[in-house]
Amino acid sequence: MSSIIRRRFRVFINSVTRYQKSITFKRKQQTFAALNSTTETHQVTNDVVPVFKHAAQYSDRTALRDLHGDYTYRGLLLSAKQFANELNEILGEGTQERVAFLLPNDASYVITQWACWISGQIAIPLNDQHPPTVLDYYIKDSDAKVFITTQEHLPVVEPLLAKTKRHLIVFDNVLRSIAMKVDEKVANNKDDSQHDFGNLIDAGVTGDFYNKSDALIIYTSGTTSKPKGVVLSHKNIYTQVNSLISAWNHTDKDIFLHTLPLHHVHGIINVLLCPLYVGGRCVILPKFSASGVWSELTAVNLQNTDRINVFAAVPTTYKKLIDEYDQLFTKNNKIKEYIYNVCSTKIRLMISGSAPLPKPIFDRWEEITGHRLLERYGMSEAGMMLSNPLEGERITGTVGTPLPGVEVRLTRFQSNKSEKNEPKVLVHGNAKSSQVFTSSTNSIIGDLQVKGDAVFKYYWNKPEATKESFTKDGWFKTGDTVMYENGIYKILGRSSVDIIKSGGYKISALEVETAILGHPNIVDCIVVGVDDLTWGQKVAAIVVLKEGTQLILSELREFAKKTLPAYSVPTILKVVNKITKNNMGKVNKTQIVHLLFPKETKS
Ligand code: MCA
Ligand code: AMP
Repeated sequence: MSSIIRRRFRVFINSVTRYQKSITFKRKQQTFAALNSTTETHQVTNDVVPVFKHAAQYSDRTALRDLHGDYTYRGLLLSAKQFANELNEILGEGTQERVAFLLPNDASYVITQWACWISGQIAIPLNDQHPPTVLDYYIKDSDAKVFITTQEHLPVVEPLLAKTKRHLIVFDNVLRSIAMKVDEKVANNKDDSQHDFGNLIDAGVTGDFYNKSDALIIYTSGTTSKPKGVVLSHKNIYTQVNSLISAWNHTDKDIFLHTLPLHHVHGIINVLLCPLYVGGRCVILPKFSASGVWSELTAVNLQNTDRINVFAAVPTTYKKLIDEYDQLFTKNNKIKEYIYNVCSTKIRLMISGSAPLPKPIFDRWEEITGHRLLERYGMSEAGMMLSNPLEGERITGTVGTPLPGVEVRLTRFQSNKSEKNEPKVLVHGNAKSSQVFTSSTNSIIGDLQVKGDAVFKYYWNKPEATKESFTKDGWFKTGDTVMYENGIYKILGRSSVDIIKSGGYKISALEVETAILGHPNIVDCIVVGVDDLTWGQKVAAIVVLKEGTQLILSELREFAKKTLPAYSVPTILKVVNKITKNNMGKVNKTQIVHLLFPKETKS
């Protein structure tokens, strides 16, 4: 047992007795939700209000806790405003230039994001799981004029920016201390008195700039070519956040635990911006670790006003937490009882999404914590679209109904697909109701399309891809096949086998194939997703080798890591003599998966 785990174990034992004396056992999470009900009403107006504009009103309340300490809303805003002045000097105010950043999951990220928006630029958050070639692609594709990072990433970033006109800024830690809570500033012996903060309420570009400008680019993989930059406007973000606040009843009392990467919508919108919009708090860990999350979920010495009460993650996270629990706690009934009691009574809401939540994970999590995970469905291009209810029955394997402000429809081609033949609309739904337009009384299966202010308008610099992804009448084609049954929606999977979801990350099989075909020993290959309870799918490479050569998984992984993000690197390697193709040169991947991986079926 590691010393951290031993320590935690002792803390649990000591606390169990005290805890059991004091607590009235409350199984139903609804009770807790009621206890937490808001005292302030969250205002939604037609004008887009960016997150930093809200911050001014929350003033000295704690907005964030990271590895370094606590930060107030006022502090974050002061700091971001100061940083925005620097960006204005380089780029001009409201010029909508792209500002890329590679920063840790802490206050430096939030300050930089807000600074981009106060300055009226487009933020592009990047991730350190991306190798230099991938970062280089993002920088060039977006034509980022400024790149912000920390000292630690300079050896990777500096060569990428050499001989370009792009500006490199190393995040200044003074900005962090400006944002910190006063007592922590004192503890760190920092003084912000030399900074002129001006009028906080005035932060940002004036006029109706935020009603019509862009805020964020998120890179996402598709079935063809390189990742595309999804451009989200301030209006998109505002709509998405408000939809979740209203559906899931987020309030200023909420304290979210953040363990997700911050270059995807799940981590940015659902878990960071939602609490910050509503005046709540976000406790942000530098990276997911099962022991770190268990410590936060069960924190024993914290007051209710300081302990986390909302947690959102991908199914892999919950599986990893279950594995840790099974390994450490399962033989000790007192600890098990303590964990169950504290999770079921102190935590208001636990959410899963980004990939299908397998029933065994849903069931085991309920056994351990008393929480029936709220599963929802979303996408980088549209934010969250469908969700199980906050109150009422959460049905495993389904994603509920449309979220507020989201309009969905299921369509299907009736005969052979041709240009003249428009798909028929089978179901049309919004948050209030769904209407069926077919005589079928059973389950209805179709391609999911979505509309609304939450939906992005375009892929960066890719007009063709943008055009193809929308119908003529303006619906975004999600590429997911969905079933509608008894008033609720269920995701059946991607329409394309070339999209793999692993650990919540979307991976293009074609991108991985292109990368590994560069290996000198590989003459042919296909990449497929193989079902796995922990990862959802694992990335498997099926390869044909050059005669007389060999290849083992570790060698392939080493090779692939040079050009692929860590999560896209294959974890399964199968060497075959031949990859069978039909007379069109196409491979039936589904058939090959069944043949080569017969046991790996989803539970
Ligand atoms: C990593 N490993 C893998 C995979 N990824 N093995 C198999 N399959 C994988 N996908 C290996 C690594 O190579 C490493 O091995 C070991 O597992 C640990 O990897 P690590 O990344 O450190 O794992 P972790 O820290 O435990 O992270 C698991 C995680 C993380 C917390 C589930 O993957 C994660 O945060 N995923 C969330 C992604 C996300 O936010 N998606 C949202 C996009 P070795 O040690 O040998 O190198 S979707 C979205 O935004 C839409 C809008 C939506 O609906 O939400
Ligand atoms: P991304 O493009 O990375 O934002 O991933 C979006 C995709 O994740 C969706 O198109 C779905 O295929 C998948 N997804 C998200 N949430 C769920 C869910 N709850 N169940 C099944 N698939 C999901």
